Amino acid sequence: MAHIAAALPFAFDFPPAHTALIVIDMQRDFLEPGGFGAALGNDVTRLQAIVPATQALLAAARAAGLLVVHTREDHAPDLSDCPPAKRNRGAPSLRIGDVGPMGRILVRGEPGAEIIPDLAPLAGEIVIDKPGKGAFYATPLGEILAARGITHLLFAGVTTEVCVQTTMREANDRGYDCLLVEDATDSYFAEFKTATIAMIRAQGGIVGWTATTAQVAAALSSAVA
Ligand code: TIU
Repeated sequence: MAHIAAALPFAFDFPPAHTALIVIDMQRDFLEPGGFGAALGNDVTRLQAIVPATQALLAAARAAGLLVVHTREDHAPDLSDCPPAKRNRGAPSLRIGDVGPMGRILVRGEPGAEIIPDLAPLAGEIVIDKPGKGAFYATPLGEILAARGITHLLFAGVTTEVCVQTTMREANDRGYDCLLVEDATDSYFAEFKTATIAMIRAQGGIVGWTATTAQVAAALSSAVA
């Protein structure tokens, strides 16, 4: 069992053999200029700051033999899995499926939909393509985790209050104990990251726990089977 005494709102215990690290949507479309995040009017450069911590978290998870899952928010080239309500919302400079500098916005197989090279999945790691904000909706993620006996989930990625929080809430309702790694997630809005971390661990951990990459790594390296 691995133990994080300083997790909030109270200590978090997790069995590494039954724990997965889920890295949400660390794609060029969200982190680089010219992609989906920028088309929505966001300053995407601030998300780059979590790349080193996310690399360290991945290294710790891989060294401990955790199941590693990467997700990508993207759509089929014919947009058959993109509800018109999602594509037509608001007034972005480019809509999902439009051609931008990294290919078609948020379309599977295009350069912008790829995970950034610094966090590229290793051979054998699971990559989930998801049409929604939550990674359980319209994907095989639930079946994959169940088949491997996963009971605990560690979360990283972007953006904290959109795809990360949605997925963490989906997971919480499905009975997983969930922990958000605070320094390996970020939002385009600093105040939304702060608020999301606070609301996750409020009310006795109503959605789950939070801790830092260093705390997770230390717990994994000193875990006893
Ligand atoms: N816009 C925004 O903050 N996020 C998303 O649209 N998707 C994810 O969070 N991945």
